Amino acid sequence: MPITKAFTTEIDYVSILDEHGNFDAQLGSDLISNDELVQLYEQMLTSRRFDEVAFKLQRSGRMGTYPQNMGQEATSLGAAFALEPHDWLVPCYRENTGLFHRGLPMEYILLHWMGDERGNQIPRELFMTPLAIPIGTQMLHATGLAWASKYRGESNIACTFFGDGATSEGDFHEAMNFAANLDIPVIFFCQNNHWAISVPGHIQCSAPTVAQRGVAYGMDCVQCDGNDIFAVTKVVKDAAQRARDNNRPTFIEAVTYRLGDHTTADDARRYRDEEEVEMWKTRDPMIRMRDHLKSLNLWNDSKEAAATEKAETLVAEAVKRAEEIAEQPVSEIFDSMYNTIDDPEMIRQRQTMRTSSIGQDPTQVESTEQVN
Ligand SMILES: Cc1ncc(C[n+]2csc(CCOP(=O)(O)OP(=O)(O)O)c2C)c(N)n1
Ligand SMILES: [Mg+2]
Repeated sequence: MPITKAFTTEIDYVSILDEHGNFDAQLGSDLISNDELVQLYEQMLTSRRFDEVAFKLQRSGRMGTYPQNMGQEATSLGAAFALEPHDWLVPCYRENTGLFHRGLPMEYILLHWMGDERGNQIPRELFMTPLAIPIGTQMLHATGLAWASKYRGESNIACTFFGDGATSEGDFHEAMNFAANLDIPVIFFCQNNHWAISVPGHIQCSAPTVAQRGVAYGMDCVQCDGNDIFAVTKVVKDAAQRARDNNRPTFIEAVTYRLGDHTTADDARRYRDEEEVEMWKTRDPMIRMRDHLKSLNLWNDSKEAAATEKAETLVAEAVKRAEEIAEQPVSEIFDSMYNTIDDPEMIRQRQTMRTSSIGQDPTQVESTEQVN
């Protein structure tokens, strides 16, 4: 018998507005209105400003650590824009722009990185989960949320964000397998920013695209230019349609680049070539968007100056709210974890913040306030 093909496939690459300003009018015409485009650009400006300020807060000892989002604004923003307000956003930690678009007050992200648990208590009506720092765990949560929604006959789907490095985690493969085989309306949105801290993409993935990892699960897969908000909007809208109409998941690989260090605890100059960074700066999603707005006569230098000033004010106000929030008692650790505390041992621990099992004095009372 001759050898035949058991399976062949191709992965689409979607680009609508490239870094040279070329715009595919056929694909891009009805995706984003002019007014929306201006708003989205202003949101990018605000998020970029937030990034700068958060970085300085860390450097001046006012915040623990911070991962800059710079260069990746179009990914989460395009996705949040393309989805419905009740669709779940299930982020990792580089999606500020999309979360702010959905309505998350900026101080929540500041509080999170300041180590204040209140930054994770996301208002229910925003349909988003807190930042996930353990790599990959959130993809399982997104699959569960979307499964619950399908089970209850609700119309909301879930979209989860993660990096290229996260696709090497077991959780990623379990979530993908589960979602594909149980027909779960979830979008897996990979932000391939070429690095997982100091590990380059080609070490994480030997295949030519990360997108094709989803093919193994029988899932629709697509790659797009992640610095092109039009391309991101289109692939997410298509994926959302597929999820809503047929409960089918989609795997999206958005190709982008992390212009900053991994976090404030990193120095990327130790492992990245400067030329690579310089080349990606020319593909900055904000420059592309601004030039496009100017070409449509929707933007000029005075609008840029006014929007920059507004962004500075908004961020300064958020910093003020985060830094002026009333301090919490240490016993809050118990209160945010348990609905009620009626076990005498727990009451004692809450009062003393000690466990007798490690030999500390249980009578040493740290908190003088009343226990529930
Ligand atoms: C389970 C787990 N392992 C290791 C880490 C340490 N860690 C933090 S970020 C990171 C790299 C993630 O890379 P990628 O998924 O590409 O996301 P990016 O930061 O590039 O957006 C690692 C290994 C972690 N947070 N969680
Ligand atoms: Mg990465």
